[in-house]
Amino acid sequence: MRNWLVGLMLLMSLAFVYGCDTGNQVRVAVAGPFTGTAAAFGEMIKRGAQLKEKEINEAGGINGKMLKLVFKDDAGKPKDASNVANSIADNRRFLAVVGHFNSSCSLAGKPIYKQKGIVELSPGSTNVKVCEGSDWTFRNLYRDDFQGQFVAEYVNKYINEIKTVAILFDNDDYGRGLRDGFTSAAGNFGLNIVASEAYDRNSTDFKAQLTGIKAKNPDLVFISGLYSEAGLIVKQGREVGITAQFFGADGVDSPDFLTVAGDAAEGTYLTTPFIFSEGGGEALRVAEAFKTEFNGIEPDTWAALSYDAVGMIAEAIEKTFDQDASLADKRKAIRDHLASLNTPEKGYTGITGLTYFDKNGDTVNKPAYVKIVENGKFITAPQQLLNAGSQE
Ligand code: ABU
Repeated sequence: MRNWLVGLMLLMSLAFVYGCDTGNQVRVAVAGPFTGTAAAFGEMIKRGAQLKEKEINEAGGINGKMLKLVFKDDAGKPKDASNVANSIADNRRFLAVVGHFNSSCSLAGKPIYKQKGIVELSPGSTNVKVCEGSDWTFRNLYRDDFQGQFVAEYVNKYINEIKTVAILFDNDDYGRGLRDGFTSAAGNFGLNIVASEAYDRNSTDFKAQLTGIKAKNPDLVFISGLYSEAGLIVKQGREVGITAQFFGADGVDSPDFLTVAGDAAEGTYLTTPFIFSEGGGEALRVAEAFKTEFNGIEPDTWAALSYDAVGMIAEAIEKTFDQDASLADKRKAIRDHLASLNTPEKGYTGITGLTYFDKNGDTVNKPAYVKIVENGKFITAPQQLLNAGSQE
């Protein structure tokens, strides 16, 4: 009995020392806003990741080991994200991180993941600075300098008679950064910015900003923020008598925007990194598999990007895994593999297209798409701008 106990303790010690690879599992953390006002994003990220995990494991796992995703809630708040980043990085069972979603959270995690040597691959953060200054942070979608310019170019080209624009922005890294991207491009596309108003995350009353904007009588209101506040903004905007065109960006791309805004959502445009109907056969297969797995719920953009991010990390583990390497070396090999995806030929082909990285870890040349709300649903806008100035 005593020998048995000693043996068990020895095995447990070995498991602690070698962490993730002693059992028949490899562990990857998925960090995002699973609670809070951006939880609809987190829910889709979780589901997309779970579907990829299931498919990988049903196909035999990663080099015969089962992939185990562990979901860590940052609540969309930078302070929580720092705590989550420390707890993931200090846990010897984790090989890599898919996340975070909010730019402010990816930025908060960045120095921790860099110092402790574990990859962070974001399926949602678009602020320009997210990947700057760290070899350990990557993302699989465009940046907001590209997205801001794209919005200005699209408005100029495809929406009639828009000359004046008011901006309403979330006063965080995403809202301010995208405001800057749009503002610096607007003049080049004949758009005159007549107002720029901030709001704080979790605000529910935007009447003061909207009344100020109404007085400027803009042709278009650009919302640089997330769906929960954006839904209230378009609703209250119509209530105060704003008749201008509303245009949002990828932060508005959640079915929950439609629920919050109700009828006022009708006709709103938004930009997005991915649309399933544009993704081809494999994307459509995944959309069907998602609906089967999750009781008929349709996947959104974030489910798709998280599905691909898990696939990229799984491939990196598969190609680099060395049972005998130290944890630090295993984590670094994953980083090195992602960094090596630096040309179209070496890139990862997922359902959201081809992902390859520049020297910062930013994705090169992934497009943006435009949706519009019609009859209470998002549809692909009839005009797309797929050859917009590419992000290099
Ligand atoms: N890019 C969508 C909103 C998330 C963020 O970048 O903060």
